[in-house]
Amino acid sequence: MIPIPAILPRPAVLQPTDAQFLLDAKTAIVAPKPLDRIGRMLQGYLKGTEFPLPLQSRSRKGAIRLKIDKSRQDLGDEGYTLDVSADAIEICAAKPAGVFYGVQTLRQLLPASLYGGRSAGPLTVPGVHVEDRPRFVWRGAHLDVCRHFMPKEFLFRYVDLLALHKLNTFHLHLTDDQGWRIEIKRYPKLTSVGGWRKETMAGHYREQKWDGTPHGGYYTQEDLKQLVAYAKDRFVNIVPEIEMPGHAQAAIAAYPELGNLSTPLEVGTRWGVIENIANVEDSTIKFFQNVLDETMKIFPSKFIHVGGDEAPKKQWQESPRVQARIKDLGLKDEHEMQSWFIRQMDAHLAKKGRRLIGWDEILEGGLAPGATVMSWRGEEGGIAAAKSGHDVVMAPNPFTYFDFYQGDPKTEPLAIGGRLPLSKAYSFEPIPAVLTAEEAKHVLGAQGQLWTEYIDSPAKLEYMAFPRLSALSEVLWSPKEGKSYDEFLVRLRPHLERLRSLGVNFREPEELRGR
Ligand code: TNX
Repeated sequence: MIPIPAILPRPAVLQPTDAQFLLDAKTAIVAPKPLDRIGRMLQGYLKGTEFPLPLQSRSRKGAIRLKIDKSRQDLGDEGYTLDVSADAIEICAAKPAGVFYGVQTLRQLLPASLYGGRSAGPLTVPGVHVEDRPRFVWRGAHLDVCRHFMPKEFLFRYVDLLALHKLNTFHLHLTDDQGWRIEIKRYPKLTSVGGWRKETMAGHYREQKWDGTPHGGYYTQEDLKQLVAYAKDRFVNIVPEIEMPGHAQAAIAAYPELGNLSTPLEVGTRWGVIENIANVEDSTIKFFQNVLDETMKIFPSKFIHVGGDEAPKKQWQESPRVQARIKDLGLKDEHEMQSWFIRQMDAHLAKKGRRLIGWDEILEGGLAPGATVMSWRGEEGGIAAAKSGHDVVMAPNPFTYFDFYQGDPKTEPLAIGGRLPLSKAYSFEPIPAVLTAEEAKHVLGAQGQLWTEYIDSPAKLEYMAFPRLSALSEVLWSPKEGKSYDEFLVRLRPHLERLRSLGVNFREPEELRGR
């Protein structure tokens, strides 16, 4: 029996052969000009071999060859073939993204220690024929950098971790009640005031205790541009999120004219759903549109996220100005008011050739014409949106909220609540069963959420993310047919060695302990 290499996410077709390729001092990487960057990235991945692995643009024997083959449109934008034989390794795709994913698969045929940059002597690469393409186009990971600020260097590392799992979408939640994390040149107080809070909740929310320690930080536009470029090289699109009209207390603290109250607010220090939401003045609409304009200059992403979740309507009900606005605009209630607010953003983004995406509350009071819905309160929002012809990204909390406990709360580090073990993350099916095949085409994919109320460091974030994100990557990439948790676990064990070699603080799943 030829052993089956542990590729994760599982490829659509994987046929081991009895050939072997010897990677040694005579091996070269051959890549035509347009694949130069990917070739150099592969050199970087292989630097632990201590072989020179020169990058050449012309084909030769004994080489790792990267190729674009325009006749293979059947592979789609991200698919590839990988063939390892005795005299060559060939990765072929219709588009560069496919070549990049072929390279990620090739890395997984090599010793795990190479991820950490170490491996001595010649390497034998097992013979395979792989033919592979993803099931979904939106394979995402969300990260909240507001509740706890994460150092910029960590975001780069995280992009690498996403890319090795063939995830292609990084949703950066940049603004919230407890912190504003993106520099906006027109409104400097968003970060100088909104970027800092005086303290943070200590322990769980139910204890109602605070730590007395200031917390904050933000990314400059230059930081974010560097991150976008780094991610682009790794075929990861960064979707920025600017929250409105709720989860905006940090912005209101910086610019009180955005709020509904006459008393000033400070940057939030309490988790949960907060009543302090933005008002609906023309100047406020303009303010957020201006913020979006600067955001779009940094992020080329087609999709721009405007939040829209958890905006309690109490202050709008009590505000004579908001009530007058509802009447003037001929709206029925506060939900239609929010829908009007979001529509102003939808029209603004559409004018600039972008598409609005928001949490499923944007359905309430009527969905903006161009909107895509991110369905987090279960599947319902996604179903409603898909049925009305809108695109959907699934993010249902029971399956994709990686801030939930992954084991017994008595022995796990503090988390928000819930229970989402690895097996459940793996069992997730992104397409709701009630959708017809036609409606299901609106499901672009799904993503894992990392809200950071109780995640205060990169190490804890890695603990919460992995290996649940590894499981989700397979849900999103691999064909539905052939899905098996037991078989996944067999591949997960060697995969965790790769993460270990990278120094990732993953959680050891119960199923693999002592195995
Ligand atoms: C709900 S999910 C929120 C976040 C919290 C999260 C905690 C969503 C759109 N809003 O503000 O951080 O629950 O799990």
